[in-house]
Amino acid sequence: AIDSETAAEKRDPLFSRIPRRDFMKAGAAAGAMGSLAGCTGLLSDDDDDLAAAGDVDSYVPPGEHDDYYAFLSGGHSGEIRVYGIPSMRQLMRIPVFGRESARGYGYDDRTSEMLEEAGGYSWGDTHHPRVSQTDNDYDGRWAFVNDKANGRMARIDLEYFETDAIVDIPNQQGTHGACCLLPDTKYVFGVGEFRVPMPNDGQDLDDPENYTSTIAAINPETMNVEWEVLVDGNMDNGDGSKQGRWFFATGYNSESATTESGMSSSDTDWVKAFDVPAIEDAVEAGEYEEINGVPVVDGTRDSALNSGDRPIVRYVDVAKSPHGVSVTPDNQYAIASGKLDPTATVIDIEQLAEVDDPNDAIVARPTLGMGPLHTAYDGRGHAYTTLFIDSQVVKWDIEAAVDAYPDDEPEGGDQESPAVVEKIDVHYNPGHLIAAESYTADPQGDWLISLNKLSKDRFLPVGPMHPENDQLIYIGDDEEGMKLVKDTPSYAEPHDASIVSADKLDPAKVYDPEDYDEEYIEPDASDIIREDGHVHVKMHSQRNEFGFQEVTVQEGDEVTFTVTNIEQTPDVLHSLAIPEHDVNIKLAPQETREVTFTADEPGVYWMYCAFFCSALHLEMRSRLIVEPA
Ligand code: CUK
Ligand code: CUA
Repeated sequence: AIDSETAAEKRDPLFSRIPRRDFMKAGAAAGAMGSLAGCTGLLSDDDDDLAAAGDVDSYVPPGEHDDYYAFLSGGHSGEIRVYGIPSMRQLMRIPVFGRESARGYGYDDRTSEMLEEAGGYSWGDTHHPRVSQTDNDYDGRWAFVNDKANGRMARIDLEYFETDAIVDIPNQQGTHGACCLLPDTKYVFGVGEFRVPMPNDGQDLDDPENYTSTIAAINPETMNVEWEVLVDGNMDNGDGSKQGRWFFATGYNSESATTESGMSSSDTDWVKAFDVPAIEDAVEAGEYEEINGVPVVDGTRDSALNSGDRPIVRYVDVAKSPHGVSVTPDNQYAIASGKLDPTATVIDIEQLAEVDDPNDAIVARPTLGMGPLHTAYDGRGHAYTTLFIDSQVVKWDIEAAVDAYPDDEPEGGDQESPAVVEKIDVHYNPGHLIAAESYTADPQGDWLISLNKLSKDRFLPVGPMHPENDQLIYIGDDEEGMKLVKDTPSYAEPHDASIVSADKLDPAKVYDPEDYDEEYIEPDASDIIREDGHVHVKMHSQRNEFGFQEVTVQEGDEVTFTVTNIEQTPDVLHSLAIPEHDVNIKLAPQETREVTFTADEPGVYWMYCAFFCSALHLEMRSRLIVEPA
């Protein structure tokens, strides 16, 4: 997947000064030029210098573009961040569950109504950004992300890089896992983590054995929750198989406990494998209970639907408290692992459909190290698993682990599996890791990011709340091994990411007015419509003016501004900001937004544009005059 002539030649004007063989020697099959790119002037032709500095090329010179987009979750910041890979430059932030003033998100009428209808909360907790696929490859349409705090799923339109839909999932309190059922994103699954009474209406409070959690199958087009399945125990992360049949979820509380010691008392928990077509058949046949408007199918172990020939949920025993689960690119295995046991469990997906006892589908259980959490793939048969406690990434050979099983079954779990290829230290305590296009059928196999929870001493101190550390690791050279290339401080708290080749996205450079409901206001359509205490101001904006130099309203009027930025030139943004009225809408070229507020304080207010749009930006302002009633 790597173009060996690549990047460095195209990018770096100094490349031609350095003999090609030196790059190869430096282990830089990726067109590698290395760490050094920042100090190329110091390079001599000496082989040793190069080898010593020898790294891989992650340098993207000014004015050049990255090879990949990475979509990182922002945890309880409630947003998504977009990085360029391999530069690790933060390109954009996409607010999802909370208001954000730079983009006017949650300030205009449409986005504020969307947030209100999705529950009216001011924040969310994003963990798993997953990008839609068609035929097992990224199609550039949407990203989806969960809200662990309030049981929601959001959709981000990748034409505009903005959140365009949020569904408040009934019967789910904390939606943790999120993923797409492939090959064509038939559903987006939300995985319910917090077990609660069903329905959670105050009738039945202190009976934890009866609490349940569900997975929710969401239609990506309509964002409608089509059905849910309730299960024994809780759930955590999830991943869908590449060929439509299975959806896998881990869970760390098969004990149905409500305390930490209770939740970790048993030596095993489950990976639940949901047989999606069998569930669809059950829904079709009416074998569900409708709860809060959603068909809920009973997938508990002893349910009728799990007692027949084709159980709808298969409970696979895995070592206690599994956390991550991910399906290999070839759709052969689902690999799960957890914080409290040094092994990963490899489940053979084909066998799962054939065996009577789902545990017979376990085909490997390699001992990897302390605290294995999440696994990513390079498309060359390797798995990369974060070791939370060891602060390492371990690279291992999946087939070697299968071949060694069950002879490598650890006695007490202390012998490292022969499948382990290599370990690299990361700094410090990694949660997820993600490799380029690892969630597709064809990973790129060059870059991997370790999302580390702690940075400790890696950056200048900035007070007691430290940044986290997202580390870029080159995995493209199996002979030279993994190389740690870059530290990137990040704001709390990325949990997971998706890395997408740049050529698979085609973001808009200006808005297409057809894509939105708001009325496009041409300069000659500017108007002020007054009726019954409501004033509707329709105006355009452009360098360096709004459609009206002044707008006069009465104290107590409800005022709506509909404003169009009529600029055609990319990147010329305006906004409408009104002091002391909490009004702030962003207007990219050809964008129209509406905002409604009450003018309740008599006085003069300078409406201004907050984007520095031209030499006369500061002059781009008009008066809002509020006359006393
Ligand atoms: S994640 Cu949500 S607790 Cu490991 Cu997939 Cu961080
Ligand atoms: Cu328009 Cu500043």
